[in-house]
Amino acid sequence: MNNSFTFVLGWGSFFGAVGAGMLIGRTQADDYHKMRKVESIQLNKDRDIALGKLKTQWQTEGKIYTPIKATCELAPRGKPCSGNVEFDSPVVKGIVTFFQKTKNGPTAITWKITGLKEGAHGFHVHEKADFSNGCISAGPHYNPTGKTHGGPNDTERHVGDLGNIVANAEGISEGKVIDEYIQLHGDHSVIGRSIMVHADPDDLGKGGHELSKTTGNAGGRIACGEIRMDQ
Ligand SMILES: [Cu+2]
Repeated sequence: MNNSFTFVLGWGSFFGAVGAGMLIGRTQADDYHKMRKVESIQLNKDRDIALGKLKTQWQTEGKIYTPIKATCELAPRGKPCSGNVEFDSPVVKGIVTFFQKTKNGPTAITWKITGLKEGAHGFHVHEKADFSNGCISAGPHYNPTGKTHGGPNDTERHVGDLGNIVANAEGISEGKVIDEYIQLHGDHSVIGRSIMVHADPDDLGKGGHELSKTTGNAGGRIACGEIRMDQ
């Protein structure tokens, strides 16, 4: 206040009373903006401190705060598992997204896939994103720990075993799951691997078919795509 008074008095005596009146207004406005600037610096400081504290907390818990997002676009290039005949189906396509907030934490997976036959369809992460021979060249279910095929809620399952998606009468399947096994971080990251949609339901290893314990007998590979990290 002292400073602004001196300032007004000094310039006021130079410009006269009317000029001083205008300068008082300007000085008050300047003070106000100065104050707001100080406030916003303080706000930013508070936010930095809060973020810093959270970061320290995550690191203490052994989690590093590096959220990763990934997307998989499913290509309409389906082939049955035999790989011999082009699969005769409407064009199946869609988008699958992945989000893992913390290392070793769960991953949120959302999808919207269209062009499906009504009902359940096996839905997995497969080992490779090699589509040189359509979806057939994408390899088996991603299984880095050498487990038997199972369902998403089993402890004995492949990392890639996401069970089934279900399409409605319009051939659309849309949904979200949180999965503990699918990782975007670390050695078992699914980035660079593929998502696969099958023609038939995955029996989750319990169907008694000779393929139940490896593929869930989920039939042809009707759509697949690479899981790519978002920029
Ligand atoms: Cu599969």
